[in-house]
Amino acid sequence: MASAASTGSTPVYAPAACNWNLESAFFPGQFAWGASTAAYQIEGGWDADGKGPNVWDTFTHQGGDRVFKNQTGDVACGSYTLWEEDLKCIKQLGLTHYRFSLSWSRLLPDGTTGFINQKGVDYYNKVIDSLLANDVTPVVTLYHFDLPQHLEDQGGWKSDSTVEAFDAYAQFCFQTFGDRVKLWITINEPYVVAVLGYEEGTMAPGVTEPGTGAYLAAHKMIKAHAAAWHSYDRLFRKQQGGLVSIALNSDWAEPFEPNSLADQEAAKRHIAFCLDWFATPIFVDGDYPAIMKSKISAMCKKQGLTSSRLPEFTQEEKKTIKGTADFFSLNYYTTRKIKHQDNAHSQPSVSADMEAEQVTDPSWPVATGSSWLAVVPWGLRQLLKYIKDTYNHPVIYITENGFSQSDPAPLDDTQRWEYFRLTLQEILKAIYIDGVHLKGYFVWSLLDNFEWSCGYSSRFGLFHVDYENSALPRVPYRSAIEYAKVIANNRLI
Ligand code: PNW
Repeated sequence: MASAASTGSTPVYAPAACNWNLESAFFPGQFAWGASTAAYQIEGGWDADGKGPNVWDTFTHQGGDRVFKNQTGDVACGSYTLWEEDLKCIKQLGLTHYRFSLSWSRLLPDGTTGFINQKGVDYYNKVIDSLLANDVTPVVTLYHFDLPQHLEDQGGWKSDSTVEAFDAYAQFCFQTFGDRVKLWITINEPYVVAVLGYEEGTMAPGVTEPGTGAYLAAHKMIKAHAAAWHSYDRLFRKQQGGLVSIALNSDWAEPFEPNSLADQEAAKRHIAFCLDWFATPIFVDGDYPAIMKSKISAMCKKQGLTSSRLPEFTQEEKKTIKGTADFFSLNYYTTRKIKHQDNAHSQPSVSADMEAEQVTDPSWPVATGSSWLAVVPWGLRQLLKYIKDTYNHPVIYITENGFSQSDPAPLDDTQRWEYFRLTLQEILKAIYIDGVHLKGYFVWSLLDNFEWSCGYSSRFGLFHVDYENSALPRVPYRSAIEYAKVIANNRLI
């Protein structure tokens, strides 16, 4: 029998105390059940049909052991030629939504609208049209880590020319695909691009400028996002009626010593320097979190600098940035325990500025394919509640969540499905007990794929991909079969 919550488009928030079994509750009506991928991680065809190079092509081709076994995304899952196989997986799961990213340099080989690669346009038209023909709603990310190399050569995310190029690219995509795409993500995880790409250099473009590179890159990405949102608002929203946001990743953070004020403050800073760094300007007031500004400025003074390493937005820019997201797009993977750390004398870096040390609770299981991924489903509920309370109760989509297996990965991934099940239970609590306005959940990822610096050694897919076989066959893990049941029933069990 369907509960009230399963019918109609408005979820009914059941009181926590009533005699009602949460674990067998229906998800809200119209709940978006999705899976996510990204162009560089699945498409292959790195130089096919006029595609231009991007920073990940360059980074992987340079070798240097920055990627497991110097693997590349040259072939990956072959989705550029095997799209129909991906569609079969999507249909087998019964997804209502599929999130994928456009390869910027497949559409615009040098990153600018000076030249448009029609073959790229044709490919994404085929993907979008066949999703819609199968009643699957496309959710499209414009940029998921794969900046066109030509733009990187002009300074990449440290340069204003990339902000302008991104806005022009976004307008091109809205114009070309926006008649059919109604859910847009401008940038995937600006935190990861900034810190791993422009400070630590472990991801493309491999820039190592600790203490400055990440802040500068983040600053430009926030401006680029805001410019694209305004372009949509001004030129396309009325006609196309879609929504635009930015996908923000964050851990949940708990104080290492719950009663230590210093650790409590450090845990807050861990979230401030990751989620709030982007969410405060975009969702609240156009400016960085006060704690970030004061911490970084204090560190800079100690380092003898005359101005802060954190750039400032002008009043005009603040006005432009504030309010530029139509929903909250959250990527959640893990939780950390945080200790206060005194960094007065260390070299400048984002993590030194934060003065917070991460500790993983040894009692938490770790996903076998990613040493950083401690499995903490309840952390997601805490983070959702934090977002509700901090960002004025927004509509939230979890646009990524998943658990990797190491290679070789068993098709019977019972343990991994248990992690998904526990996570979905926490989501039900968030919706029905905490009243979080959660409208969808997307598994990372539809397929095993190129997991950045881990190459193909880390398998996040609902479908196994056999890279040894040139047909790149996709085979469902048990998690895929179980997820399909949840989607079909709109409830667990
Ligand atoms: C996300 N880290 O990125 C990305 O959006 C996906 O492309 C990726 O495959 C997925 O998470 C799984 O890793 C991350 O180093 C990249 O902590 C790096 C980290 C976390 C997330």
